[in-house]
Amino acid sequence: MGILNVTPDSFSDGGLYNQRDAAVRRAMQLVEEGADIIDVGGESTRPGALPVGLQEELERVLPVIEALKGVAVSIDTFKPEVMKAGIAAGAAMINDIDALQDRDAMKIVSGSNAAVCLMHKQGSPQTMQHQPAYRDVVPEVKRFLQARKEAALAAGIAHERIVIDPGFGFGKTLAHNLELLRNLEEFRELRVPILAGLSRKSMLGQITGQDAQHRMPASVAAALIAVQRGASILRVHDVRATADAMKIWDAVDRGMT
Ligand code: YH5
Repeated sequence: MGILNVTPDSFSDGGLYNQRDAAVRRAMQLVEEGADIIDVGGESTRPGALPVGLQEELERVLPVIEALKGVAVSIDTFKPEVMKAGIAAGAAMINDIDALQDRDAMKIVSGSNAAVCLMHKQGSPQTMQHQPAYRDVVPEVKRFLQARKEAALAAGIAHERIVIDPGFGFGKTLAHNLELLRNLEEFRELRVPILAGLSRKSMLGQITGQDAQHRMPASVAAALIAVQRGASILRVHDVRATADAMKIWDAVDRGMT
C-alpha cells in the first residue's frame, strides 16, 4: 500500500502534490513501483496535527479518487461523509484510524462493498503522544481489534472485507511500538489480514537518530520484520525500496532457484 498524502502540510510530500494532476502522477508512480493499493489521505493524523474541515478534505481527496479509476484506492479518513463520497467515487477500502467506532461510519461501510482497515489508537491525534499508558499493550490492542472485528461482523461486514492494524505510533511509546512489532504474530489469531504502518514514523527516528526524510532504510528494515511476523499489507512511502526487500526475502526463503 503506497501512501498518497493530499495535504499541504504533509510531512513528506509537503505541498508538492497538492494539485490533482500531481497527486495522480504520484499515485501512478507508486503503482509502477509495485503498490497494489493507493492510500489517499486528505487530513494529517500525525501527532499534534490540526483537524481539517469536511469540505476541505472532500475537495482534496475526491478528484484524486475519481481520477484513479482502475487502481485499488483506500481512503485514510475517519469522517463518515468522506467515506460515503469516497466509496461513491470508486474507493475499494476505508482506512479508518477510528476503527468504525462512529455509528454512521459503520453504517456507510456495512451498506457498501468496500473493505475496511480497523486500526487501534489510544486517545486522539492531538493528544495521543502525551502520556500513552497500557497495563499490557499486546493483549489490550488485540482485545480492542477483536471487539471491533466482531462489531463489524455483527453489522454485516463479511470477514473477507476486514483488515486489522495495531496502529504503530498512535498513542504508543517506543517501548509499546517495539512490543507490538516483536509480538505481531499474536495478531494472526484474529484470522484476518494484518496491515502494518511503520514507514518513516518517529519510533524509527528514536532508534536511529534520523529525521523523517532519512528514515527509508529503517522503514524498509521494519517492513521486512513486519511481514516476517505476519503482516500482509504494508503502508509505505518508499514502495520500490520496500518491494525490493520483499524480493530478497522471497528469493532466500521461498526458493527462486
Ligand atoms: C497506520 O499506521 N498511519 S498517518 C508520523 C510520522 C510518519 C508517518 C514523522 N495512517 C497509519 O503515516 N493508517 C497513518 O513521523 C495510517 N495505519 C493505518 N491503517 C501517520 C503516518 C506518520 C506519522
